[in-house]
Amino acid sequence: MRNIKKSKFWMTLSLVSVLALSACGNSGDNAKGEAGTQTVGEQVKYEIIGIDPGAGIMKATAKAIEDYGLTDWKLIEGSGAAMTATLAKAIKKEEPIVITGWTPHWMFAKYDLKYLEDPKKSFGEAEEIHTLARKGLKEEQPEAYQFLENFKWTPEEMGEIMTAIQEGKSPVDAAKEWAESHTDRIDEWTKGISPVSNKELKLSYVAWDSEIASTHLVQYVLENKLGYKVTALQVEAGPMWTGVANGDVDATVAAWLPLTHADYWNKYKEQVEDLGANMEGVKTGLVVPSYMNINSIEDLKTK
Ligand code: PBE
Repeated sequence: MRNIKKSKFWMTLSLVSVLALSACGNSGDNAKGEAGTQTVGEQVKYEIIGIDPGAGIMKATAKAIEDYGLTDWKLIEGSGAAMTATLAKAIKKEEPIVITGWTPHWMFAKYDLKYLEDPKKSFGEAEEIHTLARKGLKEEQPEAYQFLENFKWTPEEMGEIMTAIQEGKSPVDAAKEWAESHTDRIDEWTKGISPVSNKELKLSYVAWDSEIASTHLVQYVLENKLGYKVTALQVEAGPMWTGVANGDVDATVAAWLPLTHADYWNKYKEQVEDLGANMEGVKTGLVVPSYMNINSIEDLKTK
C-alpha cells in the first residue's frame, strides 16, 4: 500500500514537472517520456549497440537504418565483447536495449532474447559460414586442405564450445574438451588423411565469439590430429579476408556469406578459394530482450 501511495506521489510530481516543462515551451519528447509513454527510440537514446566497424553486421545494420527510415537512429561502434557487456548490464536492470546480434551465440542460451522481424530483408535470408583457402593450398598442403574441406558442423555444436568459453574455460581448453568428447566428429573430418610432420599453417579470424570457438577447434584438430603447427592470427575482418586473398594466410573458417561479407567477397572472390559452407542455418539481425514490447524492426520507427 505504502509503495503504491508513494509511486502515486511521484507520478503526480512528475506530471507537475511535465506541465512545468510544457509551460516553458520545452515539451515534446521529454514530456512524453516522463509521463511513461516514451517511444523505444527515446528509451534507448536512438542507439543500436553494434560491434567492430569491419563486421558485416554493421553494414547490414546501416542498410536496415536506411531501409526502415530510422533517421534518428545511430549505430554505435565497439566490439563483440563490449556489446555483450552492455547487454548484460541492461538485462540485469531489465532496461531496454537494441543490439546487433547473431546466431550461433551463447547470449541466446544465457538470456531471453528475440530477433526483431526483418520484413525488408536487410539482413538477408539463408546465411552460411564458409571456409576459404588461399590459392595453391590444395597443391601445397593437401592434408590441411582436405580436412578444411571436410570440416562441417552445426550451430548447436559450435554453441557448446561458445558456452564453455563464456562460462570461464579458455578457448584452447574448451576446444580440446569438445574434441575429446566428440571423437566421432573429429574422425569423420580427418578420415583417410595422413598426418604431416610439423608443417606450419596460418589461419585468420576475428574476435567474434563464434569465430573464437570455430578457429580454436580447427586449430586443435590440425595440431593434435594432423601434425601441423598452427598460427591463428586474430585480426579485423578486412585483413582476415585480405590475408587469404594475398596468400599470407592459408585459410579462414570465418567467412559469413552470401550477405554478411558480401563486400569482401565481391572484392576478393577471384583471389580466394571458397571451400563451401562449414555451417548452415546461421543468422544475423537486430536483437532485443524478450521483455521489450516490440517485434519488428519497423517498430523502432513507430512504437
Ligand atoms: N558476425 C559474426 C560477423 C560474422 C561472424 C555476424 C558478427 C560479421 O558481422 O561480420
